[in-house]
Amino acid sequence: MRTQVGIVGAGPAGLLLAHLLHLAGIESVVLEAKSRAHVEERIRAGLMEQGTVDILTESGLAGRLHREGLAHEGLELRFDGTGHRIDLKALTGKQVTIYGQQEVVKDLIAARLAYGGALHFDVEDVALHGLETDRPRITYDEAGEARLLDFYIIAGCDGFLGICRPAIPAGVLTAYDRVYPFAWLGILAAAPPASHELIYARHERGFALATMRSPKLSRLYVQCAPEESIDDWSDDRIWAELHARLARQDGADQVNEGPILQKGITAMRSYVVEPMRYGRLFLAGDAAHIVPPTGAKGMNLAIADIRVLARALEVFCRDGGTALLDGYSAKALARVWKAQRFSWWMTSMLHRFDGGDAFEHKVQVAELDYVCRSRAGALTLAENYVGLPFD
Ligand code: RFL
Ligand code: PHB
Repeated sequence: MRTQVGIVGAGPAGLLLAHLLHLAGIESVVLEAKSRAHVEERIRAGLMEQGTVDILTESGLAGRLHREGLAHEGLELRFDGTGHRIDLKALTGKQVTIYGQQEVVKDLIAARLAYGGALHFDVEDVALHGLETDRPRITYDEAGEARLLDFYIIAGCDGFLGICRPAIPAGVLTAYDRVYPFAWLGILAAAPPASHELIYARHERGFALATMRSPKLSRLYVQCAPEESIDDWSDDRIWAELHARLARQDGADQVNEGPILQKGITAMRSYVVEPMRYGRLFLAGDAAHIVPPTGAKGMNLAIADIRVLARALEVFCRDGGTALLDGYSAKALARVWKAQRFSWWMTSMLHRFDGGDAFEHKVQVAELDYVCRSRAGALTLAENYVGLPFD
């Protein structure tokens, strides 16, 4: 029997798509290369736009999110040792929520398993076939056995390093790519966050970000060189950089130390492929685009793609209508490019560029000062940060 939609990848994109399709009465199968424990423990994004929270709420997935998530009505930009608050709520009427991506993934997996939806972990050698036909197929290995499934549609939700995007023949996609000359070293520490709101700091030693996961857990990032190894960063060195970069002129210390529970280095890149479709394969989330994390847009964009794709698939599976599916890539990309622009702008404004001269430094500080002092400047940051409208 043919299942309607095959979904590759059980990240936020793939799992939410499976759930929205289930609510619409459409059957799907989710295939995930890693184990359940691995995807549930992978520490990544933490900041959700209001629209992301709304989608999860409307689809009945946000019980724990509303109990445990931390609502934020503002953020701080810190430069030249002084903090400036951007009042997101006053400027836009919206707020953002801190809730770990792995918690969203846990909630989505629990919901999927509760209604008995197909979700296969630890699958190997996933391969796509017949994408330009109306009977696309997926082959894979599960527990040493070769399997083959038939679908009407395949959703490529397998992240930046997945197999779906590379399964599209050469020459079909146009890729837009920018690699930044720095990376982020991120830690999770058992220490209460020193500030209730996020602090984005620009400092001559490099960028730093103070965020959190709960009232007892801090998540902290420092800009580092992309070729550096995590072994070059002792705990003492990490804390020393955080204290230096988040220091305030008035001497107030805004970093609480505690045992480091996890640490890792993430490269920074902007990347988009167009179109987000080939035949019966539709790409969504990191499989089609990635952003540097400075704007906190990656997971939010993945969820926004799924919102558009799920509606198009509902119409297609109900009566075969293809207009929304045909419009999916253009509609998703219009929003993707605005988030790309915002993420690039935040990254450029807040990081130290080695080799940058005194002129660049002055312009960066002038830009930050403008954003903090001009209502128009602050509003531009705020309306992008809380999330642009979907339509
Ligand atoms: P994911 O989460 O990468 O999920 C893809 C899934 O596909 C699986 N997979 C395969 N499965 C089967 N067969 C194969 N051949 C497969 N190959 C891969 C993978 O195992 C995985 O489970 O993609 P998705 O769903 O598109 O979600 C995207 C988000 O994960 C990503 O954009 C965010 O984490 C980015 N991001 C942030 N986004 C935000 O919205 N707000 C933030 O505050 C934020 N902070 C961040 C971030 C990403 C970071 N890192 C580590 C990249 C902070 C960091 C440090
Ligand atoms: C996070 O909480 O991990 C986080 C928040 C905001 C960002 C990036 C990461 O811009």
